[in-house]
Amino acid sequence: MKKITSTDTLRIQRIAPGQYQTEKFPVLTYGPTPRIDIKEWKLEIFGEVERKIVLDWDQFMNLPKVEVLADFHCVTTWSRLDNRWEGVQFNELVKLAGVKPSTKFVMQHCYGGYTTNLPLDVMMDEDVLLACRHDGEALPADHGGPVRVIVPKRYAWKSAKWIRGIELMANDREGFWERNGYSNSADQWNEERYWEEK
Ligand SMILES: Nc1nc2c(c(=O)[nH]1)N[C@H]1C(S)=C(S)[C@@H](COP(=O)(O)O)O[C@H]1N2
Ligand SMILES: [Mo]
Repeated sequence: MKKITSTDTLRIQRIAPGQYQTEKFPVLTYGPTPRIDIKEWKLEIFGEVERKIVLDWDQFMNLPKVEVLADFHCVTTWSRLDNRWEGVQFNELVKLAGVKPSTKFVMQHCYGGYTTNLPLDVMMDEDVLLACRHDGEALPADHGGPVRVIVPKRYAWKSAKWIRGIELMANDREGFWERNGYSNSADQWNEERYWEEK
């Protein structure tokens, strides 16, 4: 399996400003944890694509996997270092659908209704993946299993749990927390936490 190290983990100061390191892995969810039966699970890639695709669990699991070593920074100030995520790279996944040149933004859609948005160039980074395993174990439901998105270079609310849809978009739209006071850009190195600090 291809191994990727997020370049953020190579920084001399790995804890982003205003964050503290925790060895624990807190659960942060708005609302209840959706329970998704693997037999019912589907992942849809749609919007500004050459062809909309829908993958079931077996099709997703048959895609080539990578392991990404990355740190995880929650806006509530905890950071968990050295996570080993296993899954499918975002940039490989969207190739299956064919990204139209008009695509500039991505909306992540979740089981349970949560959404979050980012520019396409941020999502195309080699350390962005749809993860089904964490530190050698199947991803637990409360951490977003069966599959979640991981975007190491942005605050963790940009890493959608229970991913169900990837929407490629020509124009930007705000996701759940972005509409409710969080920064649109969410760069932890620049402390882009909330609207007023943009
Ligand atoms: N679907 C969904 N994804 C989500 C959230 C959520 O409430 N629902 N919370 C976000 C926030 S604020 C954080 S910090 C991380 C937390 O991931 P964890 O619970 O695995 O630590 O998930 C993000 N992804
Ligand atoms: Mo968070």
